[in-house]
Amino acid sequence: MFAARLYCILDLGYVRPVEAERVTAALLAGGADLLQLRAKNHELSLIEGVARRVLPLCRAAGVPFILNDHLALAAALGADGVHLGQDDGSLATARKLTGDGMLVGRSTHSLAQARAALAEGFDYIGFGPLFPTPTKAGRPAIGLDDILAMERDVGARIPAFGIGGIHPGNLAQVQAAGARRIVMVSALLQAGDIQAATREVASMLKP
Ligand code: 3NM
Repeated sequence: MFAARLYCILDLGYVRPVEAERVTAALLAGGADLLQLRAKNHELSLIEGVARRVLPLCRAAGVPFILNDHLALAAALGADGVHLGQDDGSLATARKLTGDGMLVGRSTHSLAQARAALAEGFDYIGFGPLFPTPTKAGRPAIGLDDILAMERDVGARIPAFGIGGIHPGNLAQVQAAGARRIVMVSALLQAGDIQAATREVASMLKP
């Protein structure tokens, strides 16, 4: 987890459930270090079905499987972690369901929120959106200016992933601003060759 540089998300807004295993396998083969299942506006039973199919692929690859939201399902599945937004409650509440063994991550949208997530005890954070993104439409971009301070104050202690609107064409700019770890969603899921695109991004991130 602490070496993770590239966090990939199987987002059912981009991937049909029937394609979940093929896409997950491509992300894993391309070098994803963490894999999250994200399914906004989907039935819990469908999410559970997809999770049960992709979890073994992650296990075989030695890559932690993180479920977005749905704490109880994450615990029931034996997921490696769960990811919570700002409005998804406190870490203490989450830990009652997850126990101490699961990773719990938090989305943060400002330096203050990033510092607060560290202080609360989250295992990792996302920090963004750095750029406007259709994947989280309506959330204003925070830009790149605070990355350096965030890395100094938070990223030095827990993994901190820049997120939001990052693609192969602006990744170098994000890295130059100080980010060491990133999440990339639509740019990989919409690539013609997902495995090759993931590999290219992974090679930019891993020294
Ligand atoms: N969370 P893409 S931005 C899921 O800032 C998500 O918390 C964000 O997708 C946040 O790589 C985001 O397609 C979308 O922009 C990331």
